[in-house]
Formats: sequence, C-alpha cells, structure tokens
Amino acid sequence: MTQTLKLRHQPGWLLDADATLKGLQAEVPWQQDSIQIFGQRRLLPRLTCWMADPGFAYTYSGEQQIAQPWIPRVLDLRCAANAFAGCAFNSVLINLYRDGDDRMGWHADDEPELDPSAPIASLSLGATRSFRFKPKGRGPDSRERHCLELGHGDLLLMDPPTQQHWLHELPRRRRVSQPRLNLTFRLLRPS
Ligand SMILES: O=C(O)CCC(=O)C(=O)O
Repeated sequence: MTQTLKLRHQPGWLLDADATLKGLQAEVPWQQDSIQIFGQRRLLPRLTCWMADPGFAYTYSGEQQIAQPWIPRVLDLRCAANAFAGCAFNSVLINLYRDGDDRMGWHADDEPELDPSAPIASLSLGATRSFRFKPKGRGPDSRERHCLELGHGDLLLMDPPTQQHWLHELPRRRRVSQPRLNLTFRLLRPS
C-alpha cells in the first residue's frame, strides 16, 4: 500500500518564510465558509481563500467556490512551486488555522475537477502541525497510518496516485496557540 503514497517533503523550502507569513495574513481576503451537516449550517474550523485562473470552477466541502483574483505574493509562490514541481498550477486553496483548535478532517483532493496526473504542492507557514495519512479502502492495509510534522517554510509534494488511494487530515492540536497558514497549489482541468 505504501508504494501508492508518494510524498516529497522539503523542510525549510521557503527562505523568506517569516515575511511571507506576515504578508499573507494581512493581504489574503479570508472568509469563513460554512457547510450543511445533518440539516444544520456549521462554520468550518479555519479561514479559507481560493484563487484561480479565469474560467476555472471548483467545488469542495459541497460548495461551489468563487475564485478570488491572484495577489502578487501568491503569484510569486506559485512561480516557485511550478518550477520545483514541474507543473503549471492554475489554482490554490489557502487555509488559515488560527490556532490548534482549527483543523481539517479526513479527505482526499480527488474532486473530478482536479487533474489526477498532477502533483499537489502544499506549502506550510507558521506553527508546526501534524499531517496524517490513512488508506481510503477497507482492505488488509486499512489500519496503516503515516504522520508528518509540517513546519514553517516546508513544502510537501503529494504526487499521483496518492489522492486516489489515501486520505489526509490536519487534526486538532489543543496545545498549539500560534496560527498556521497552508497553501495547496493544484491543477484543475478546464471545465
Ligand atoms: O493544511 C494542510 O496542510 C492541508 C490542507 C488540505 O488538506 C487541503 O487543502 O486539502
């Protein structure tokens, strides 16, 4: 099973991580989305922003997302991620976890709009948080677990076919009081 989990973790990949974190916190137009669970609207436990090239649509957490225009700081990061990953990413989902109570549950980045042959490039800034993987299926390896600690300036590439076989999550960590920001650069197929 582990042969389908294709990860490349580059600790300290971004050199000006401090300035980037501060700049993004101030410049990104953050919003707090909500989702419908058992007939009730619940706020997501994080702030988000989705940026994409014109003409691309994306639905996640059950909601169609409205793309925000790219801002220069994120375009610079996209350029560096493109060069490193060998991919021309056309969208990014940015998450701000205000403290260790903010989190993201088990899921895979396998929506039909995403190009399954492209990697996902995930840049972390701020507080170090655990990032966990478990297999999607119920087969003999279903109890397998993997965990990375993603720190300030780290880049994680999730190469195909990771999203087809594995779920990932960013669990709650109550002892973490500092914010963490994460950008996942993605390649969407034209709609
Ligand atoms: O915050 C992270 O490291 C992961 C974010 C994530 O799983 C996602 O955007 O799909």
